[in-house]
Amino acid sequence: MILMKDIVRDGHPVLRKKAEEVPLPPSREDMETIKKMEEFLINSQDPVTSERYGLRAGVGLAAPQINVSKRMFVMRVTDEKGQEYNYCFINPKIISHSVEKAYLTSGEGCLSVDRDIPGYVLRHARIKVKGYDENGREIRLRLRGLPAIVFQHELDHLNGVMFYDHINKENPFHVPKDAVPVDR
Ligand code: UDB
Ligand code: ZN
Repeated sequence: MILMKDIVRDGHPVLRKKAEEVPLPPSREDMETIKKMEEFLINSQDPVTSERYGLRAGVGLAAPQINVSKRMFVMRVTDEKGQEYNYCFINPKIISHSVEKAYLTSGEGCLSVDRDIPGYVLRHARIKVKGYDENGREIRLRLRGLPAIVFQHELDHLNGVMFYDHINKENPFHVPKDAVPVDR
């Protein structure tokens, strides 16, 4: 199973590389990597298991974070209506997005970053996405709110981008007009 020690930390060069496209259908090895990543999120969200193994409760994990430089990530998040978004994405893309921006009012963190970095991360408020699941079947979704933020945070990892790259240097808490706050 994946533990916190298996998650590479900020400063590791793999987090700054553009990850490789995954050939489809996914290989047995790639399917196993995805399974392990999904299991990490499930374990990390389970109070007993996360306590036993010292896991931070994760809502998303991208392959580069376990030192696998491939375009795949998993997300496991519930929106404000209680809808669950449990997906694995291979070769994910944003097809279109709103002009409107959104940001987590608590700011963002990262399983690969051990310190708190204050500031808002502005992201697209609404996105249409596509990608492939662990069986190589196409997924198309429209996302908003927290699931949209998680998707964009994980997609950034596949492009070597960290959440703090997006924080305004002059005023970390600057909110452009009509940006939508998202509460956790
Ligand atoms: C997380 N979790 O998993 F808005 F119920 C973070 C950590 C780094 C704090 C564990 C998180 O933000 N949980 C959360 C957020 C909510 C509501 C809620 C739980 N990640 C995943 C990560 O680092 N992936 O690479 C960081 C998130 C920050 C914004 C999206 C992903
Ligand atoms: Zn992250």
